Amino acid sequence: MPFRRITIIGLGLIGGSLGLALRRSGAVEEVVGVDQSAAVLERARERGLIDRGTTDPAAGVRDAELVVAAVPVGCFRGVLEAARGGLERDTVVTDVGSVKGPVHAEAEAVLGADALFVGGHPLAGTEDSGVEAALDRLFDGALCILTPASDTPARDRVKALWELVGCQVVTMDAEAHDRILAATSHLPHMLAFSLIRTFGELDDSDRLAQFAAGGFRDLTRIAGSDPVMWRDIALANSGPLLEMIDRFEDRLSELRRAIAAGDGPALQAFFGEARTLRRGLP
Ligand code: TYR
Repeated sequence: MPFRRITIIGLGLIGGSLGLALRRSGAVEEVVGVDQSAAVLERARERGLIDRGTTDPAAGVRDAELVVAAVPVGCFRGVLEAARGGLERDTVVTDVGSVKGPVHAEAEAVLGADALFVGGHPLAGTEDSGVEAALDRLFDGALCILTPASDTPARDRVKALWELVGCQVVTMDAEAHDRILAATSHLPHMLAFSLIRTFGELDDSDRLAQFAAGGFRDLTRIAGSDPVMWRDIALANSGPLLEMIDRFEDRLSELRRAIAAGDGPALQAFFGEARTLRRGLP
């Protein structure tokens, strides 16, 4: 078997889906789940996401070949501290967080600079969260980013894990990752949250909700995402995210000026360039 024992800490949408896909692969002898909720562990067992579970992180990671922390970025450090007693020197540890720079710093602070930590980020998910939201084909064909870019045996093990569940793996430095994700994921989520709040503050938004059409629904789907997860991402990636928010404000101001000035050619040029960019997406 390619893997003997893999422990997943946190059985939400991502951890649960990973467990399901690993068990389905038949390439892992045992998938152990760790969660702070005994009820979640029970459901995870019922749904076949894990072979066995425990609420004790140190006990859960004992004898694991690979440990995957699938918790909100703000919980990562605490979870590592709780698991540390059960980790061996040769246990490979990885995560799934949307921000990588701070996670690397925390892994080094808790586990030491020579620990086998590899940052991971599968670009997969839905706006739903929790163990009930886990899907068995969530990672099929998805991209998974590993950090850092340097080649190590530990990174090869984590690469093998994600390839096993159908991901295409790419590697880059944490700093490059955090800037890219600020633009492609974190800013869009901030916009979705703000857009629906703008609508919600209208006096008659309840009555108007029935008229929320396709564009509004497309743009705000991700506003249904987990508030704790997004609080942690916004705080952990504040530098790159603030830069993207400033850039977006510039574009929105440009649009506002053209509308206020009744400048049709400027609006048409703005929208035309946007259409070219959108249609050019791979
Ligand atoms: N939740 C997002 C969606 O529904 C996907 C996502 C993927 C979000 C990775 C964050 C993340 O780090 O489209």
